Amino acid sequence: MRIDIITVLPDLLQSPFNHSILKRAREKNLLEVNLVQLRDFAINTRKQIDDYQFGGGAGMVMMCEPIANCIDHLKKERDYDDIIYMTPDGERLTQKMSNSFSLKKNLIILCGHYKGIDERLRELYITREISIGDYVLSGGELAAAVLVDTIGRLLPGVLNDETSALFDSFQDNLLSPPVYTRPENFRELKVPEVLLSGHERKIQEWRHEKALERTKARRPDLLENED
Ligand code: 6GU
Repeated sequence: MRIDIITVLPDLLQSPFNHSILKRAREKNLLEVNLVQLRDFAINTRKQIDDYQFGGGAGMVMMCEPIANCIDHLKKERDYDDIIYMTPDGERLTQKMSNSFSLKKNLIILCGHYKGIDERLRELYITREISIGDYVLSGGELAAAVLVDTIGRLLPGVLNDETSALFDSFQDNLLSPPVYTRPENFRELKVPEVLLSGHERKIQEWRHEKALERTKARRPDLLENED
């Protein structure tokens, strides 16, 4: 998969994809992340990408031409499955959405700033609008990093048995059960007996029961809207 991220702050996105699982995905050529500096597509020498909003009011709006020129330029090279705009008024990101994005080939992710982008860009170019939750970030970059991380780790061949996504929280609408490692006894707290028993079926049953218990206590909403 190839992901082009359009941003005015490419430096902010240097590190997130250079560690751990995402780093491995890129090294194996399963994921290519291309950072595109929006200012390179500005239409004046001041490299301006935002302007005052019509109708007045505080806050700048990201202008049509730089973003349109940037996306047109990218589209000349390849076809995109989706052009995603990261925005707090978008659809809330879920594991299910990431699962479906992980099957795509080419994505553009546009990071918003200030008051957001001119509405006409949304009409003309944007196919998906995504928020990562009900809180406000200074810009779309950290949200884009979150989206790319959730997608990248799902690409076939990225995870191995050790790190398998099959048992992740949310993958089956359940939170993960508690986990333990050595020592068996830490400050008088003992590892549950069943995990030391070697009894595979009982262990699976225990894990499922604990996952259900935890989900009921912390996120009952996950059990209500099964889809
Ligand atoms: Cl995608 N952008 C911004 N600026 N804030 C957010 C967000 C996105 N998702 C949640 N908060």
